[in-house]
Amino acid sequence: MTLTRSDIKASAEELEQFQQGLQHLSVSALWANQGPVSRSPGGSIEPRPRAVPHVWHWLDLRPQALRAAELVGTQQAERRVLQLKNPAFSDRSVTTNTLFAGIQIVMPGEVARAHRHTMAALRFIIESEGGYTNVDGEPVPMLPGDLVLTPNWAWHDHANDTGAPMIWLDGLDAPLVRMLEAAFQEDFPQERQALSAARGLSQIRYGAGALRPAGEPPAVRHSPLMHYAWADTQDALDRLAEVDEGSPYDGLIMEYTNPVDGGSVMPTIACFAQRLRPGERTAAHRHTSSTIYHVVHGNGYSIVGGHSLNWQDKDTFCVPNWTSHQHVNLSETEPAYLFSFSDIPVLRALDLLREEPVPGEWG
Ligand code: GTQ
Ligand code: FE2
Repeated sequence: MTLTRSDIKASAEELEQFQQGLQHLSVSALWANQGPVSRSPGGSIEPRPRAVPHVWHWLDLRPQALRAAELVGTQQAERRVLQLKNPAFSDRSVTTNTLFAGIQIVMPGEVARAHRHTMAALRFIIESEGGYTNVDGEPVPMLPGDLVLTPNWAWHDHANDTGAPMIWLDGLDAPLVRMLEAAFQEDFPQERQALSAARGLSQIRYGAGALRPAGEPPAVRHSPLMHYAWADTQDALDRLAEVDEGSPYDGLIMEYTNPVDGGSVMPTIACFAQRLRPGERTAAHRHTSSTIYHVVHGNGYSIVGGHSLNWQDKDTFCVPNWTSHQHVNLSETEPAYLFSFSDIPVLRALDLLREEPVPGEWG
């Protein structure tokens, strides 16, 4: 018996009628629909991200955040956040397919009430003279450049006990959690949690370099360290720059780790800090993870999916999944420092992480 692909040519009407007849059975013909993928002439399929590259400039965002603080209180807005919405989506509040970024402002004397949710969050501080997020009773300091974690199901409230506005970048895995329909949230019984732990407690325990308290670490999947101070981060990058070249795609890049296992800070979000040398131009690549970048300090641009995104201090931009990107530090004298967060731990855990070089704008 010869085995070949069969060749059956039904009329368009017959096919149409057949497919109509399937509808009331909640059935449909797989061969008749194409999903959100693109098929090459060779028949292969690869992701075609709906999200587009975009940059949000601090010079536009800051006045709007201050205006929001005149228009609504933290009574009216449980979180006074400007969502950085990817322009390609009108139906979802997302920055990339899986990640959300927002700008949150807390004014002097204000608190944002305590709650918890299954969405994991991080805060990267842009402007502040102090203040804190109370994470499960521990006041975690928030100074410019600091990274603060509020992991899945941790109680958190924000407080500004200073005389100046606090403004930070929020990063959440909310789009992913919503897609999984695994979102839960509840209010703390009181507006604020008691300050039951010492300021900086998790730093004292788990931020002591290569030392940690002996014995069983806490039985959680996220980092037990809630605070990563910018001074330490920049120092680590500057010291590494004296001895290492870094990656052709990212320049010098370091990951914020869970000090217990060396892994990402949270199961769904990894955080990075990178340093681009004066004049550095990185090579182009793409990967199945998506990334949100925040410019801590610097002046340059990134070419993302063929779009040139210009950036300066405190700007934020997104690199959708499977989208080519490369970075340029335009300063000939100063390094540029970028903070970023990504869904790479999710892709890796599910064995879906792929990465490839892409022909870029230069060698
Ligand atoms: O600060 O707790 O941007 O719960 C979105 C949801 C911030 C927060 C956001 C949140 C928070
Ligand atoms: Fe929250």
